[in-house]
Amino acid sequence: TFDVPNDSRLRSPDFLFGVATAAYQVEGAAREGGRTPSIWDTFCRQPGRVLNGDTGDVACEHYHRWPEDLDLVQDLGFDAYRLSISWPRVMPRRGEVNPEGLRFYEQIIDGLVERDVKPIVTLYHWDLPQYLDNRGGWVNRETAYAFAEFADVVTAALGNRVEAYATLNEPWCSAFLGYELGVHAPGLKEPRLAYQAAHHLLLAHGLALPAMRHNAPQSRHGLVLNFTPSFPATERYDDQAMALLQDAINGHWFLEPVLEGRYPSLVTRFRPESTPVVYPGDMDIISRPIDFLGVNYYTRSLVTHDQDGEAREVRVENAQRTSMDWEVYPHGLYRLLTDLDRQYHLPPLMVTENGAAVTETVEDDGIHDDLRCDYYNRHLQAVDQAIRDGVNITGYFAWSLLDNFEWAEGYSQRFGLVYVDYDSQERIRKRSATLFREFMAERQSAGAGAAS
Ligand code: GBH
Repeated sequence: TFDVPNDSRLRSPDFLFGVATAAYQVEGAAREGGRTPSIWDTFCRQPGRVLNGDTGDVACEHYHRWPEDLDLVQDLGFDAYRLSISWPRVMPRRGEVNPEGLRFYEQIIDGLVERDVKPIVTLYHWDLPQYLDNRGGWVNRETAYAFAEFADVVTAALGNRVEAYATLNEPWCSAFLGYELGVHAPGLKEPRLAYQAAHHLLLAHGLALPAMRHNAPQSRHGLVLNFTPSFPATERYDDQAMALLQDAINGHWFLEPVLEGRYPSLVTRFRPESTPVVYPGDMDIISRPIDFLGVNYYTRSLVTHDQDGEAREVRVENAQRTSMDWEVYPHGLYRLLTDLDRQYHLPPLMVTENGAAVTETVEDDGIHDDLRCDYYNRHLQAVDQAIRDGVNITGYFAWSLLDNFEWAEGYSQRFGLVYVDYDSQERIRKRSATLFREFMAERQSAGAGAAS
């Protein structure tokens, strides 16, 4: 089990422990049930974009195997399951709702409720309908309005059965990986477009909230951001300033408008060329109140200030790394949570993703993923410490339930607690899954004891 103290908030029955997936990464059935292509279907077909030419066409066949997968979540003892909705499955053409697509998600929500697992729904986890990209995607302001319509349709169908709705997953990735670095769909390399896309993503979030609250007044509504906190490579002033600027671009650029209704001055001052077109009233829409903030954390980055005043990533020697080559740095999660708490008036936080890729093999006596077990153990301790130091954290989600389509890395990187054999679609629990199961069982009996 995990080494978290007996009196830890993590062991209390009202702390939400869950596991997460996302539609394009697990569903497959890309051409079934009336679904039309998303930008990821298109991107995967462009040579050289995704490792080994992998696509999400089949993925984990979750579209057909979801009952077995929900059984797994239940058997592992998780309180909650975080999934995302495929927009082109629900709205295959602009303004058109596909009842079969909605029915798929209604079944999953009912299936979770029957299994006593709380559903957490992310509306947008990167799979923009291709028909919207044909009109400029997130660079077109219209996409924000289309998203609000989609959010209305989904929340009207799923309603209060969903414990919490997140509008967007990691809009930084959608904007910067998609429009500046070109490593995610739609694969553009236009820094200025990235900032405009980011603004429209934030606008989409804010525009969607009123209908979501109307349709699901008892659910909690929020959004999920990714943070890769930057640490200065040396004590030098230049490096410290660069770390602050990097954090401002990666994290505060999204959080400050949502919580305080403005873009961080550090970025507008040092990167003035990046300022997007903002209409009067946009910031009021973007800063509508949210009930929770989802924080995704995997690793930190170490930065230095190079000759041209640009950030340069420094590689830490002898650090423990996952197979994504990301440094294992639990203290970064503690620092992130406590720093955010100091800097903002935060709504309750949930760690909506945390996890590690490990390239393990199936052995006779099971799948040993010691690095992943150790990773979770140490990151849970970091969350526990942040709670002790006063940060209001109400949930924690492991990424991911299953090995799945890891975006530009295709199927080469495995993040699952449960191994997927992509030939047979067999699900095999790794040791990390067993570890979580033990911990969940312990919590349940501790909770029962406390109640009696
Ligand atoms: C999440 O993205 C996604 O929500 C999820 O779908 C995905 O499967 C999961 O993580 C695992 O990748 O790139 O070396 O500079 C996380 C994306 C990861 C982007 C860390 C920034 C910084 C390290 N973030 N990354 S590096």
